[in-house]
Amino acid sequence: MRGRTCTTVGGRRSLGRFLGALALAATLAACGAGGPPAAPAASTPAGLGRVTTAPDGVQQVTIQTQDNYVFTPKRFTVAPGKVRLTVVNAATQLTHAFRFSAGKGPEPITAQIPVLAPGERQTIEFTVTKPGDYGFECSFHTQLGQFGTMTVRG
Ligand SMILES: [Cu+2]
Repeated sequence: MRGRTCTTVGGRRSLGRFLGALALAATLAACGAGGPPAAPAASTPAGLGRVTTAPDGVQQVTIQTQDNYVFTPKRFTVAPGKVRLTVVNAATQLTHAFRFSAGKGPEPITAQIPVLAPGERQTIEFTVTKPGDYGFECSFHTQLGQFGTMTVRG
């Protein structure tokens, strides 16, 4: 079931990380010295939160959650249209979840991940039309402040 999916996608994730590292290295080389220091790399591994276009034309983005009750990154921005969101639970201990917070956005988004076990990843798809900020949360850990925001900007 879920475990098997996880193993398969795990390989892809490694490749993505490798390509992401290459892209980052290229960017750093191109920028050279003198620019302002970038955001700490440790808090946002390469590729996470960055929107790319899938082969079928759908915008896609991946975020992660760990054993520390935060989403990495906490904020990401998409364009109006269809969104394919993958949430990776890189935790070894904690089970997380993902849903858009009721009443915290211009329009409701019902797509959600009710349970995301440690080591699992799941992907949801939904369509957004109205620009603005959409709050999301881990339903298990709202009291610990596990929230984030998806911005839709045309
Ligand atoms: Cu959680």
